[in-house]
Amino acid sequence: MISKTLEKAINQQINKELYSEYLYVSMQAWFADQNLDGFANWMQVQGQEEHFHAMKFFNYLIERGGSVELLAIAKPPKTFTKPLKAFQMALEHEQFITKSINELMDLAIKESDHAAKSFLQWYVDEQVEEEANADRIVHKLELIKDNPQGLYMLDNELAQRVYTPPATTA
Ligand code: OFO
Repeated sequence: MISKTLEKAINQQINKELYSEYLYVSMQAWFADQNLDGFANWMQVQGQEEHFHAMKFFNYLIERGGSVELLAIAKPPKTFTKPLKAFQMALEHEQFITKSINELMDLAIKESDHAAKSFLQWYVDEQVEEEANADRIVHKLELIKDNPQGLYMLDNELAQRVYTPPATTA
């Protein structure tokens, strides 16, 4: 049985992951509006990943005898000025999520909840990839600056991203 403290923190994390999904699909809509369909595709896949992250926590809480409480999801921004700004925002958001996952891990360690520690390790590792993915695109956009050809090529590259659902949501 999971502690009430961890249960509350995981419910808050479910909310943060669902907000991540909201943020990225809002970016998807904005990129689609700019006719940058490859960027929009990348954001769509990112939103699907975030939904998976939320549901993985959701299922875990149930498995540990905890109670899921869905909290209100904040409204994400609607416009992002330019592609670089959107990806800088995505990177900052991922850094915030990493901090939040680390705090969850600190809590599991404090409570000597070894099962939660083992479960949370997946997210610790995932966040390395989450930050690296956004960071890589920020750097490419910094190189491209306002070059339309560069933007067109990156748009084609980001169109290739495909969501591969993991075998289990547990
Ligand atoms: Fe769920 O990792 Fe991004 O936000």
